[in-house]
Amino acid sequence: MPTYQNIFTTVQAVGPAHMGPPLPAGNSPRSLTKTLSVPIFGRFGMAQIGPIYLGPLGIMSLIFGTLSINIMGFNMLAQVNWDPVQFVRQLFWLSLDPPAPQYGLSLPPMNDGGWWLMAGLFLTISMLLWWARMYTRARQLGMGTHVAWAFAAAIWLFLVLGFIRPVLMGSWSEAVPFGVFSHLDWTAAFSIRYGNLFYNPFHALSIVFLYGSTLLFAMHAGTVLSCSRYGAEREIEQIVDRGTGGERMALFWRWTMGFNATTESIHRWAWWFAVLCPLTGGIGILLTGTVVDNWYLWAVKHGVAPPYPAVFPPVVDPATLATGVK
Ligand code: 07D
Repeated sequence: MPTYQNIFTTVQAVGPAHMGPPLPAGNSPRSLTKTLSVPIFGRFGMAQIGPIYLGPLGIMSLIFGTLSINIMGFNMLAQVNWDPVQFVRQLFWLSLDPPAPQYGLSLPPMNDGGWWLMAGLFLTISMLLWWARMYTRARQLGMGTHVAWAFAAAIWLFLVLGFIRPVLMGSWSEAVPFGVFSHLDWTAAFSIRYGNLFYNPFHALSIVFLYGSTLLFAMHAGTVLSCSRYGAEREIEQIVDRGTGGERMALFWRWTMGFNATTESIHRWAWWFAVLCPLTGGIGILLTGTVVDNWYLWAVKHGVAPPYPAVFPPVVDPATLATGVK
């Protein structure tokens, strides 16, 4: 039995398919019970595909998600006169946009943002159903619900961007369009409109956790892999014994930076860093245009950024100018 494995040399033990533990009463039967064994998948994870648990929440989520993406797709197809070739060629530029500002929070005509509203509603329902599915599946397996709550943090940012902030601003037009380049354009325009998002401290905090997550992930993955020859990925057994990969990992960090996480706490670090990225981000977006109208001027006012030198004309908030363009 080889003692050293990586994703290219993984030893794939082939045996009867593992169906998972029996589920308590009230659960649906698992689907796709005729499992597949795909060796190429076994190189990257487990070779066994299935069974999958669908259940009512999964089915409803997939139905609403499919409806939502179909609404987006068919609107885009209509925009290129139902020409499938142009649909593919222009896909990245096509967009399903929210209603114009004059509609406020009212129900607009379908071709004036109504389809956007419906697609957004269905996408939100699909997302919330998928969240409930993750929560209940974890409970049924006797697990904690950490994954569901981390997903909830992402849903929080999604809801702030597409629902909560537009409602506070009194207009669906504030929300993000559905489209590849259009949502990127929206992001850039949003930043410029509110005086450069870099000066929004919650955007900065969100980036700290985004970059911090990748750093922690690299440190953790590198540490465990570097001791996989000692079986360090069998983390729990390794905590209690001396001389193990687990102990070496701790020593490595204590020697190089004087402090080490534990095999348990490193996952709490990772979870919090990941969750705080969209959590702080959502706070930053929620404050923008509602509490703070220009982040650069906010930063100057609070001594975070220096004002432009006096050689330039004084900076005024463009939104306060009577140009008719806001
Ligand atoms: C987006 C929300 C959850 C997603 C869910 C999934 C579907 C699937 C499928 C249709 C990720 C929904 C699923 C919709 C549908 C089909 C097929 C999570 C999301 C539940 N920024 N910026 C962030 C950086 C600048 C701007 C966060 C860096 C400029 C705006 C993050 C830089 C401008 C917003 C971040 C940089 C600008 C952000 C996102 C550098 C103009 C946000 C965190 C180096 C471009 C968002 C507070 C995240 C936010 C956000 C990073 C620059 C604008 C930390 C590194 C100055 C408007 N930026 N940014 O987890 O929270 O996203 O801001 O320049 O809204 Mg920024």
